Amino acid sequence: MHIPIKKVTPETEHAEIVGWVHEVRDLGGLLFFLIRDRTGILQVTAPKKKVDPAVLEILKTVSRESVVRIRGKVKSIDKAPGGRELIPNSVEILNSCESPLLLDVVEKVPAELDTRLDARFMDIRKPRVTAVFLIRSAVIRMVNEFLCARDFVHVTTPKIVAAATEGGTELFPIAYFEKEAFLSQSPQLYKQMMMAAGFEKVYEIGPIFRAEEHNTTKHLNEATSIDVEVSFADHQDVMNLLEDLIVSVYGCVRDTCSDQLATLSLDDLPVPPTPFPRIPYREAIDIAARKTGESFSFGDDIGTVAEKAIGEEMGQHYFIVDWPTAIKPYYAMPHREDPALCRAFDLMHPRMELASGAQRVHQHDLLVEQIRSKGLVPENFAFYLTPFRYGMPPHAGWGLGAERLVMTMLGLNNIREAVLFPRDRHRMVP
Ligand code: AMO
Repeated sequence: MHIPIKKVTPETEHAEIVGWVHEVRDLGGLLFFLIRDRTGILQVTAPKKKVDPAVLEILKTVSRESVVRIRGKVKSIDKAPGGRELIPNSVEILNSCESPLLLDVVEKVPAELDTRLDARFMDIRKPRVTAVFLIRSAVIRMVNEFLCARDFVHVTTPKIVAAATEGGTELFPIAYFEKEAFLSQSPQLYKQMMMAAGFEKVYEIGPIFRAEEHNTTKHLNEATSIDVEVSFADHQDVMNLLEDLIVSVYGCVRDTCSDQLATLSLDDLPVPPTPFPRIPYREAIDIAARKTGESFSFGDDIGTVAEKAIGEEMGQHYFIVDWPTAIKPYYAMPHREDPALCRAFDLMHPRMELASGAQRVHQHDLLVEQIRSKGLVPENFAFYLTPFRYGMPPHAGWGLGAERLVMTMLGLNNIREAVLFPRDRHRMVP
């Protein structure tokens, strides 16, 4: 049976490995190969005079990126990666790879992002790209573990929906038999209905679809949202939960993904300092005005430039709280003492927004009023509104973008680097 390349150590005697031919070098009397699997790289050295002629014959013909199974004797050697090499006594080509390659997997020849995404399967073979997705996998696993340990119920909600959750625009219409339907922008309405169902704490990690026209380095048309909703909780409670989750996930990645972090040249992953500062919206726009020289009025959105300026000043994860009710969705609870402000918040990384959330309106009539005030039609939300008449507990929650979390954690320049097969303004394939 084969073992992962990482498990082949200088102390191993014999090993069988499977993987891809990363590099081939013919040094006259010696054939050198680097064999790669998702755990690492192993040097295979074949002294032409010593190895079995049948094995040598196969090795001479094998092309880069072919899939091979190799058995042999392990030798400790300082110069090789991991301090060991494999002297082959049996080689099988499981499938050969055409040349020229679609991309240079050893990254000697740089490729544009578009070229890389066109041949994404091959791009992902690059150790640095593999590392990003192994960390992403660990992040999602840790989020699951963190929420399960706190008694959250995992739910899955429909992605084919009849109504917008976040307001009118940004929807992808689809043909649903004889009706028009939409791809879900957010599990918002369903996670709130699960509060009326009595589940108390729910979470979902799933796709959200946004028909955003703009093509930026931080927007996708299909993203992954980590959504939670908690009954008998207010905005402060769920901000604390979010802060704990971020810190816990960073700590776990730092402690359990050291190989992948090293591959990404991130020898240290500092855990964000706590508590995350909580600055009111008014203070945030003051900072933006001071730093950018532009003027901001109460009710203006905080766009990319302002976000960056505020992030520079804050220098760490922080929350923006006390948002104007007018620019947050209808489900955000207004402050009792000043209804022009609401109990919504955004979690910010210095580079961008990571999450938004709120304590929700749980009173039916107020919710209807707020839906109307946004120019939406309450009748279109009947399925959502009914539970509010039959024992809806007070509740709060948030949605955290998984790609933005990974992107900011690993310092990636483009959100597309954090998705296997990104969907953006121009890309539906692969
Ligand atoms: P919001 O629309 O702010 O809130 O989305 C929550 C988080 O999801 C991520 N996100 C995106 N990531 C990449 N590309 C996009 N187009 C995109 N859109 C959103 C961001 C964002 O902060 N229902 C509320 C959440 C709630 O209140 O519980 C909502 O969807 O990281």
